[in-house]
Amino acid sequence: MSNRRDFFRGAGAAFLGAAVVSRVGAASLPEAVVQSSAATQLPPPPSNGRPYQPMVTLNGWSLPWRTKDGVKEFHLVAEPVVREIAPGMKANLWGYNGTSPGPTIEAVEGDRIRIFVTNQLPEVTSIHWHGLLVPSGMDGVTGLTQPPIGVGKTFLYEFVLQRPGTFMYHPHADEMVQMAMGMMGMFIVHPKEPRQLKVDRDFGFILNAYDIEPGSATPKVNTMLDFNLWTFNSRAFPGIDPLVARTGDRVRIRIGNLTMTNHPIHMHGPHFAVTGTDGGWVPKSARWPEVTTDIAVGQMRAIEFDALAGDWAIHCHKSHHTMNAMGHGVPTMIGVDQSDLARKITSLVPDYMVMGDRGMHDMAEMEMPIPDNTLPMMTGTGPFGPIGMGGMFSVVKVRDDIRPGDYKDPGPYKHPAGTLAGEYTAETAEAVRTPAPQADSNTLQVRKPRGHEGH
Ligand SMILES: [Cu+2]
Repeated sequence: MSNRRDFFRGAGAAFLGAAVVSRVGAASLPEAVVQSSAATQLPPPPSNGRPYQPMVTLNGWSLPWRTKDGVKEFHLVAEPVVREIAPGMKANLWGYNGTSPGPTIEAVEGDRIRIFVTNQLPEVTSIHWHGLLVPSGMDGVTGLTQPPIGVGKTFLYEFVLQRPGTFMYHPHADEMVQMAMGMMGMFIVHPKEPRQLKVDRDFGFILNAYDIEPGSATPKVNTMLDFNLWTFNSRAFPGIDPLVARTGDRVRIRIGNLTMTNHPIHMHGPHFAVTGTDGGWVPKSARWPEVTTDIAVGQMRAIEFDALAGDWAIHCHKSHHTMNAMGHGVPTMIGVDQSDLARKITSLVPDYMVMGDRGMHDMAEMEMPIPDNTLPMMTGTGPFGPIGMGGMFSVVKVRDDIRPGDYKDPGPYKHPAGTLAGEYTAETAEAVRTPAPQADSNTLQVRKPRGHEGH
């Protein structure tokens, strides 16, 4: 005990926070487990230590540890990775242990943990444990609390987990570049008493964003706000796995935001309560029902609800965040008669298509040619046709007959008789319309949408 205290108090600044592990000591490093798949890897129950119910990281995985002298030891390797954003597009990102985001670290309140961080990037890095209460020297701020982790070096972070909650980790060295490249992960501290805060299903993901030029694979790292790929755990719809539950399950979804803007996350169907914030767990008496919760930059939120059968969309409500890269920079064409322009262009480019003069839904139906390694702006197919979504969108799929521990996509929902919207055909009547306003000399004249002869 006194040794520990001396270590923290007595060591010099460079040593206090994060010590360089010598090459001699490298042989005793815990194994750095690596993943390359972007599929959701179900976390195994804890192999030792206090019991807890693991979290399912959406399109991600949890990092195994080893226990040495009662301390849980993890090994993160910061390195370039290739991440499939969705089928049809791969990105050159930076991450940890083969993936971006890096693996979720899960441990229990009161655990002492040791995290070895090896830097295989072409530049220096560090890790900040976002939201965790750690000794100042373990906080990972390059220059302020530690020197940078040099290329090829390994640093050691060690601390005791003070309180349960949803946290994150990310670099605090060349932050703008390293986070634009995908360096981040979740850090879950489970309560010491496993019955406390118990749910049937616990999901988590990080909101992140990239600016990748259509046809290229490496993010532009100097983009400030105008990102073109909005993702859950570096995946864009339809590459995001569904969140599967059984009717009546108590479901928790933990969401962290490491983009450069806020995201109002909206879930259809069952109302939820925000049960966890950056500051910890919200007492029951202080919760209120919601269908949308805004998650600001750097925040974490846990929401909980009782699952109702159905296919329920969950998405960011900024509608350009449910679009993929090709949607950005497309001019508004609603109400614009393009037929003359189309005729002229078609004489030069025979395959030219006129798009969007009646809205853009048609684009979701078209198999329009796009550059290699790019996602169509609105995509995904459901049982009733194109979904016309991209980016930050997934589906909470709740069924009566899902077994505990089963997270496989159950396919489309079978709607009970009398509960499905459809065309009304019993009688035909003149469609009810608001009369068009009468134009006078002060009214701006706008050409009305016309037929779609360009197709
Ligand atoms: Cu958003």
